[in-house]
Amino acid sequence: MSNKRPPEFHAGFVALVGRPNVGKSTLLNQILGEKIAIATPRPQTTRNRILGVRNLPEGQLVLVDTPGLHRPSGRGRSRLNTYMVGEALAALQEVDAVCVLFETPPSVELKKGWRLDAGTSYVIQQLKAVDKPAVLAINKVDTLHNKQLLLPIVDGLHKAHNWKAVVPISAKSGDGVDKLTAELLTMLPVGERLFPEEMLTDRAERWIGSEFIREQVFLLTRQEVPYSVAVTIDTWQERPTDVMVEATIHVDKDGHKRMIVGEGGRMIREIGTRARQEISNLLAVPVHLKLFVRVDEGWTESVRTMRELGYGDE
Ligand SMILES: Nc1nc2c(ncn2[C@@H]2O[C@H](COP(=O)(O)OP(=O)(O)O)[C@@H](O)[C@H]2O)c(=O)[nH]1
Ligand SMILES: [Mg+2]
Repeated sequence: MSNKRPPEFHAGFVALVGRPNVGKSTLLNQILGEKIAIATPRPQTTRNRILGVRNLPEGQLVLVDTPGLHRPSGRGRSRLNTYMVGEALAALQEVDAVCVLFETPPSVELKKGWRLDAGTSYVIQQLKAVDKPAVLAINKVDTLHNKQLLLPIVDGLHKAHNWKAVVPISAKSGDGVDKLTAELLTMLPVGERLFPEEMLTDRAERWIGSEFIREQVFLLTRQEVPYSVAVTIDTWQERPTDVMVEATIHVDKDGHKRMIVGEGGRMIREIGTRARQEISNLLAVPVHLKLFVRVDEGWTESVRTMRELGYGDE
């Protein structure tokens, strides 16, 4: 008689949390091997929770990408901002385990000595409050030539919380990501798949499409413009050889509309061209995209309008 049993299958939810801009959405896309979440160099790009499902022989990892976790205060304390932090905190409550991301500081900072920053302390404090198993991913290690400089950070972060593991990664290149997913899987309960194997995300293609448009606004426009933008899909028509999409970019000020449209419509054309390419990559068919811009005065403060634009209770 053999006492050899197949390895146990793990399945469950893992929240990706951390300060804004540490690379949560980039990590989600890297683990899935497909772009479903938008990621830009600007903080506060992600506004809603989004699920991504990764199937492995040893289990099913259901990742929950979240908006950045920070104490909403000062200028950033709009109703939209408070909603975003609420999304991240709610995700912490609902998952089986947590993956906290921390961003490698620039080496000039590290040479001066390293101290736990207030933003990361805040994230760890929220984590302790929910008492869930957690792994720490130190992201963007590709930006550091001298990896020795990481040692005091690894040490300091180990002292700050009882992590199941601390894993240096590059969400961008994929370095260390397999080790991270293996660690995450071991924290999940033993059990059956939670979602069908062919399911990649809980979000509809048209929602991801609207995000791809918003991403281009984040990448192409300046200052506060992207923070006042929401995108709705008006038409999503699948035809025999292509998909016809009409979408509206909502802004909360007239001046922002002028910036989105740009001189002679140059900006809106550029947003359209790039977003169309991204949506077309996602769907693997040609896409026609028509964009409109509309002013919804003060929508980031209006509960009703926020809900209409997709930022409200489900
Ligand atoms: N060099 C480098 N940049 C990264 C890495 N991961 C993410 N980034 C960049 O950091 C920025 C923020 O990433 P994003 O995923 O939007 O962060 P989020 O706000 O935590 O979701 C983007 O410009 C990413 O390209 C990484 O491993 N290395
Ligand atoms: Mg994000």
